[in-house]
Amino acid sequence: MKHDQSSALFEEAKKIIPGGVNSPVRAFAAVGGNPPFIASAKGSKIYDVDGNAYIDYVGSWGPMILGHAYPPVIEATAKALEAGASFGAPTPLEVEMAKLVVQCVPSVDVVRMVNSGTEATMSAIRVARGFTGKDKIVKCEGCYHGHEDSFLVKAGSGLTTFGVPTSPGVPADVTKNTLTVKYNDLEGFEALVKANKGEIACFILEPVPGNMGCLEPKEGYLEGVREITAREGIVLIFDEVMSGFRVALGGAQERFGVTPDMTTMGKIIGGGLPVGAYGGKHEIMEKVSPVGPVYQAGTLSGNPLAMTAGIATLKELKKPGTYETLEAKAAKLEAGMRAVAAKYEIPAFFTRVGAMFTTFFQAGPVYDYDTALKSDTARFGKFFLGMLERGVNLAPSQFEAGFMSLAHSDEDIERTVEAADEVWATL
Ligand code: KE4
Repeated sequence: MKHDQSSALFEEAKKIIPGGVNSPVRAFAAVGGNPPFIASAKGSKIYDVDGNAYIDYVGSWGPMILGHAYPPVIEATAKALEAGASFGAPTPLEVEMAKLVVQCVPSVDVVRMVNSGTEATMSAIRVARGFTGKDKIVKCEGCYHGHEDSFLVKAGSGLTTFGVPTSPGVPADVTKNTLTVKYNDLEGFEALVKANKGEIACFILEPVPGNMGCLEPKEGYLEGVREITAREGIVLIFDEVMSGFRVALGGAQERFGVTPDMTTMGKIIGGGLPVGAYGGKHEIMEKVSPVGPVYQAGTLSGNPLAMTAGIATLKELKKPGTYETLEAKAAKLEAGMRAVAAKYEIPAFFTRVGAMFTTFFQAGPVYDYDTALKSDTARFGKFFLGMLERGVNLAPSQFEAGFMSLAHSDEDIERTVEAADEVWATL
């Protein structure tokens, strides 16, 4: 594949944008090589500026679950743009979006739109602190909740990819209130709660983590977390920015039948436009300004374009059979990849929850941050670059998830497996 134009653009970009990218994981620093600069996308494919086509399993890190440039989303959003991009005033679209979220997400009685997943999670913990009057929060090692100061402690995604899980620039005064536990470790959580009795405002976790690679909750883990937090008056926040509308229409809380007190959302509900949302029970969300005293605001929150793209996306996802179709496509890919791995002596451990998945380059099992970190990241880098050269675009880090869309065809999946067979032979 030729990459002349991407390479030239990357050199130019690196002079005026940190690392040449507007979000670190895009820089390929963890896997080597230069990132293709993308010109367009359609369905399951993305196309770079050198004319190369890739079967895409990043999907803009989750939002493009219908596939790229899905016609009903494009048509609706283009029409909305003609009516004006933003008014800074309430619109019927926000009411329609709120109704859809309340209808789909079990824990949400009331929802506030914001502009990113980070805004959603930072707002949610502020509300939890305001509701409980307590300062401490608990997060899981390896989970990523966006880049707000409180979360940059043993965080996953790009922080782990670049080996800086606890970021400089964050005052100790802030992170002293952030306690960490291992994902899938109920005993550890119980012990932490006991050691901080009455001082914890909330426990925020990805119910299905996607930021240390995709992990599956152990049997009874989410139920146990729910039981402990309910008993202790700790606000349970499911960060479903990634898993929401992905692993089920109602997210992990629907798939696993565990209802948190609050939920944070993003990605899919914007249909590819900037969006985030947080919501929960009436009594908690009544704390949010202007009804209550906890302040949170945003110039473009609920803007007509993101609402239109998000509403069009959710309407498609509500159609019968959607998640069965996603499940079947992702299961076909998993079966193909497992068959390839079985042909070679290379240790690989596969995880999948619905239409999000990861191939860990290690024997496994992988069930938390410590076990995920045992992966052979150098081998992952070789695998990643080999797949890219064969026209398959995966997330450029061992500590990220892959995403299946409704646009991926059987041929796309078969081609992906063929490419994996060729690459695995070189590892
Ligand atoms: P944003 O602020 O990036 O919209 O959302 C932050 C966030 C919050 N919670 C979860 C569970 C998330 O996965 C994310 C963002 N996910 C990453 C992918 N690992 C976004 C990609 C990136 O950082 O460029």
